Amino acid sequence: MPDRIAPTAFLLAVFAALVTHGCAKAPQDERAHQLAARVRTEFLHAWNNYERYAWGHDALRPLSKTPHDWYGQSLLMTPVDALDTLVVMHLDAEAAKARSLIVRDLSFDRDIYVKNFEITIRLLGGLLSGYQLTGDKRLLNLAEDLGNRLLPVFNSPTGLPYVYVSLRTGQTRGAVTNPAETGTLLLEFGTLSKLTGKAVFYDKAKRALIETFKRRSQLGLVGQGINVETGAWTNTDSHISGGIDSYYEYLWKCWLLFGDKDCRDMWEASIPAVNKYLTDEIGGELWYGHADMQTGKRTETTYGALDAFFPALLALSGDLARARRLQASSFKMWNLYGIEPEILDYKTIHVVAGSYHLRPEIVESTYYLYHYTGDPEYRHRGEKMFDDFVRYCRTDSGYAALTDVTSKQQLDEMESFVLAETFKYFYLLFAPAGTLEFDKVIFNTEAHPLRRIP
Ligand code: DMJ
Repeated sequence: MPDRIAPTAFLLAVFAALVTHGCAKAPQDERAHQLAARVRTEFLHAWNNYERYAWGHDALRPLSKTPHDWYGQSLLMTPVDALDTLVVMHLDAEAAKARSLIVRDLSFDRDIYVKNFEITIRLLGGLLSGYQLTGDKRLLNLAEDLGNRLLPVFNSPTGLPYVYVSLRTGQTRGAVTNPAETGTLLLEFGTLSKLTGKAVFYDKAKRALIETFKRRSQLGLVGQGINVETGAWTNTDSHISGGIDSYYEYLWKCWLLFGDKDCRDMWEASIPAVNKYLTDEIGGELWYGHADMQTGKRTETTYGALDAFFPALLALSGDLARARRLQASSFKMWNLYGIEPEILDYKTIHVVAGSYHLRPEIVESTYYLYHYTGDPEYRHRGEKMFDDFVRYCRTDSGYAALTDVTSKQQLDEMESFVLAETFKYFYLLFAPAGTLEFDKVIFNTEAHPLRRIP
């Protein structure tokens, strides 16, 4: 019977066709699909409560259900930080409403001193990715206005940025800063430069990165404190934690986003020293601690929630072996109390700082490692972390940080990065691969995806 197919073969053919056309999902895909939907629902819970209790303000305080503005007047931190997450999750009505609020109410003509680093990564980054995702030119106009108002920070004798700038007068303050604050600007200022055609943004931010790099020690390490007027180090403690972390991140990512070979060269001249002097092998586990930048001597055996971004960066730069091992240590840290502490002494396994600020870094690294390895274990770990995150941090009006991971006592704080980063990385970990084309974007340090500009 040449033109009849046997029933079993027919069924197999139907099944194969369904799989090929995506109509039948493998059980693990189905699970991931459910988890992505759950993350989206929980994100909406946080967003809806921001809308209900703090609309138009910088942030929601999730226990007192009150708004909070960083500088006494709002710069719309949460809506700007959350806009691209709303877009990525296809929450179209909410994204449209947030965008209307931003273009109607956001003004940078304000008599306030703002922190250049935070405003750059959250607002400049959020406006630029929002513009690239929606094509709304008004977001780019806001970004350009903000960029112009931030530029005076670079008017120091060294070109390293001051910490604070007055958005209205351009006066600056704060001469003692750190590599994260001097070196985490080029993705945003560089993108602004490409989009506006104004070289000044790229040049000033790149110089700040180079001036930081130039002051590395003979060992190749940077310290934790630097004076922008003298260029001298004020604190020689070296690590990958808060205050230095995203300086390394931007060396590599600026090479990827802009193809800037100077950035690649600076990364290549820096990362061997980080791997040589900051790593500890303890009972077969890999950890990164602290060392003096001049002598290389161990100063602290601490690692924490902020350090947990590093596996993502290792994976992105091709070092999957170290990335996997360090991520295993991060999971160990998380599982000690079912939520990671801010700082852990990895030698004694004692908590040094017990708070949990709903930070994204460990989730970010889980997402990168899943992307590069396809190992389902990373999704399993991500599911466990999301369960813990919901169990301990959900409130009836949003998500709350914890004062202490041992007692799980909640704190009246929900930073804008929870909506920009933590939920976004959880979602992307479970969402289908095409949700955001990983290879076409570079995430800034606040998880704002920036696209390459030809
Ligand atoms: C965010 O603002 C950024 O990820 C920054 O680089 C480090 N800290 C927070 C999140 O923990």
